[in-house]
Amino acid sequence: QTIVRLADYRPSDYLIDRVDLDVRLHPTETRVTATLALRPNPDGEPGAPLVLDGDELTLLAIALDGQPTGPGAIAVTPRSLTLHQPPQRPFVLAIETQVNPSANTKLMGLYRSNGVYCTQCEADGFRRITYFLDRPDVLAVYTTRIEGERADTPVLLGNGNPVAQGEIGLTRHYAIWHDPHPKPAYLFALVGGRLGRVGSRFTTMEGREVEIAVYVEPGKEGRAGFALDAVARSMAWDERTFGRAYDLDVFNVVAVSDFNMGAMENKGLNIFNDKYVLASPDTATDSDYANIEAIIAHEYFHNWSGNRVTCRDWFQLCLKEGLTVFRDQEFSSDERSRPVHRIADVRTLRARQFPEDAGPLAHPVRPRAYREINNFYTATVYEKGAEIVRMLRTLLGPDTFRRGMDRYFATCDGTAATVEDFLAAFAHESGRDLTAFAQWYEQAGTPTVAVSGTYDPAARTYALAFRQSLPVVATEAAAGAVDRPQLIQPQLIQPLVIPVALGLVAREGGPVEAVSERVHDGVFVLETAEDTLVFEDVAAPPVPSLFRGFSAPVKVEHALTRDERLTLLAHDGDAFNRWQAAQSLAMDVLVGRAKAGAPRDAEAGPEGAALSAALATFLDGEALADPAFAALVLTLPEEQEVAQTLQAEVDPDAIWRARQSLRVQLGRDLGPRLRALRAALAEPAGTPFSPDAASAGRRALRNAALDLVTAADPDAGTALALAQLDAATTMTDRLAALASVSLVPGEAREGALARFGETYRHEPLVLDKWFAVQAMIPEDGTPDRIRGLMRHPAFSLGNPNRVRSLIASFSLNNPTQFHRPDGAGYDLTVEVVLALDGKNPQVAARLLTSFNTWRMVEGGRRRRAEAALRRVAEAPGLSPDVSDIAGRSLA
Ligand code: HT7
Ligand code: ZN
Repeated sequence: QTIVRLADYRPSDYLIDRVDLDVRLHPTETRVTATLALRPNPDGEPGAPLVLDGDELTLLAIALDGQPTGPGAIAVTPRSLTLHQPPQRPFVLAIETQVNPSANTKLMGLYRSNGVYCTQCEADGFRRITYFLDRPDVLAVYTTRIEGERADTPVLLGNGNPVAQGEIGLTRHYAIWHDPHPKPAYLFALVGGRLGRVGSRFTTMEGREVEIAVYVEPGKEGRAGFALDAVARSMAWDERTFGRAYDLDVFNVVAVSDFNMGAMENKGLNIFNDKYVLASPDTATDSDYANIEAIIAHEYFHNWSGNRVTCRDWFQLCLKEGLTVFRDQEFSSDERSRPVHRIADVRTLRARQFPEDAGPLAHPVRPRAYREINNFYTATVYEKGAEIVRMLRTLLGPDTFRRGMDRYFATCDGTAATVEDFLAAFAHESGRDLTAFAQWYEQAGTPTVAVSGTYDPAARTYALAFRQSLPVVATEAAAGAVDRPQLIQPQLIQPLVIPVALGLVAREGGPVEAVSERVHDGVFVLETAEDTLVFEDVAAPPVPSLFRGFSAPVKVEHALTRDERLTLLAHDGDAFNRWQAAQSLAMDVLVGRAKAGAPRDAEAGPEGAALSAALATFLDGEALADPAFAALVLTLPEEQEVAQTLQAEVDPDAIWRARQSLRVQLGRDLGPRLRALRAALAEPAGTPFSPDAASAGRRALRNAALDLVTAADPDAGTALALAQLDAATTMTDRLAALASVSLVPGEAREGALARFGETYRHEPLVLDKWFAVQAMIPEDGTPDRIRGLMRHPAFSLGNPNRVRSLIASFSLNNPTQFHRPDGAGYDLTVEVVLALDGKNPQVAARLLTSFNTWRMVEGGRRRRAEAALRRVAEAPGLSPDVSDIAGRSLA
């Protein structure tokens, strides 16, 4: 398997200006004629052969400038088509290929989902439709003619604007779409099928009338309205916030049920996993609504950050993904609550990206080498990539940042750009040298910033000493040598430019107005390995509030006392750090109990009691004022986060027991308050459903309270949950009740699960939630339960959503069972990975990343995990996707 390296990038030897595609849809024998207007690239090698990419293609015919190619002029394999001596002037190549969409279980290229023809071309799926220069720096103007049976495919959609349609004989018809904006092949899409439509119009700030539409399975139109509205809100937000207007006459979103990821930003024709489109109060939770809004926005925002300005090569993936995640996070923060959203984003980063950065799959935000690009759509590229953009805004300030964005879009529009192009726009607007900042793209690993504060009463100064470091595990991956990991010598690690948003809080509450000329707009910039920041004129020892709003993606080592944390929880002006203070207090308890191997029903310890007392005060004071924030403050760090804190020789059972004992303690100590809160937050009968942030926040706090009440008093909690399950009018409340009941073994649980499964037997997206709840039960019987559910009529290995809900929920979100000492959790996961690999390598590889933390667990488990990974690595006929993950995990 070959390694692709950033250092080897060369421009294409040929360019394609125009592509005319004629696609005749057929379930098993779809014919594609591609007419390509090519020319030699002035930046390429003169006279080089033209090598087009292909994948599982059958070539039917080829002509050069209208003539069949002569004998020996071309060489064809299923993976490439080579024209040995292309004309050194513009020329036209017409290629006819045949593909079988019904046999396409990889869900890359042209495939069928529930009978609907659809495509997925990123990163390298277009080569599964026709032979092509399938690389992001070859931009062409596409015209697509799609032909199909009217009965099977009444709806025919392509990129760009519709230009013609018509009948062919009695049963067939066609549509022609033209996209005037040059684009790389990965943004190509078409759809053909029986689909229902909901639509509306949007007038852009430039006065363009845009028809926007969402297509779904017939009968589900009633669940598409929220997504449609989110499209219009996204368009308006991008105009307001970044001055970006939409640039075609139509914008279509199509929901399909078989999809490898969340959604795809194809030009003018976004294709979505239906999980991120379909929403009704009875089938979707509040987090589904929030995800739909965020992903609709994300894909729409790609129209500028990704489509108008695309990536030169796949090493630059963060250029579109990190930037677009940043943009969708900002959108959600503006549409909902900014602090609540920031906390949610940081929780995701810590739960997914930090472990990735600390494990064997760690890589820089801009990797330097890959074997399989599909394995690099990672939390590091997306989420850490977004944090880099956020730091840039913090460093430059919002106005300069906006000017930099404007310049980036203006100078790079219509081009395939690099991270350097992006940074150059900001360097130009700010007049700053961003070379040191660029290290964020190059070095893997989560930096640690150790901080200590010293108060000098005589001088009335307060000094904060900072020291930054990168962990050694990460420096291996930072070498970027995926074939042979090498240690980067610690002295080669460059200090990062780290914005530290900070403030000082008085012990009795209220801000301390201390001065330091090195703090601007509340931000101190740490640029060297060590530095000390001194505040003058400080009357009394303050409590520092550091990394406000999580101003940099780092781990902070800062030995605050319990009282100092309590001060921050009660008085910090920064909501994020108030939440962080509660998390740190809880984390201290959890780590202490996990290390001590605390039994499940640990007697209430004093540190736990202090947390309870602080939470009681907090709840009394403000739970009803901001229920969404209160729900987050009440939620304990996840087991995986505790494991990250412990770092080595982790015993997942000890962590679970520690967390359980604290849940019980909080539930007991706060019980009367939590019940009162539940009552106060209950919606009066007949209240119409709203998915807005305020209503969702009230539901979140009621359900966080239910969770703790049930932990402390399983019988009473189960009774409450069963009542909620019956009376609930929203899926949020129903699912939260089911999740609470699922943690209490017994007949009540089994009955509730059976009733829920029966009620929603025809709703696959709801059954996914039901699968996931059962997959996350932290009990010995869960692997067998999962094997049983794999035989459920609604389960199919062919559908990625089913695999994610039943199997990935187990492997990623059920640490005690995945890491069972007897290895049964690893065995189950490996069994599914191997069974899936022949069908859908992308999804199989992603599932295998659940082994990312295997080196952290204690010896017995570690040996079993390693053996399981070796079984995968040594299995015959592995896909490149799975073999890459297995190989790197073991390296
Ligand atoms: N740009 C897309 C990433 C993607 C993808 C989507 C669906 C199926 C396979 C895929 N491979 C890569 C989605 C996004 O980040 O917006
Ligand atoms: Zn994206």
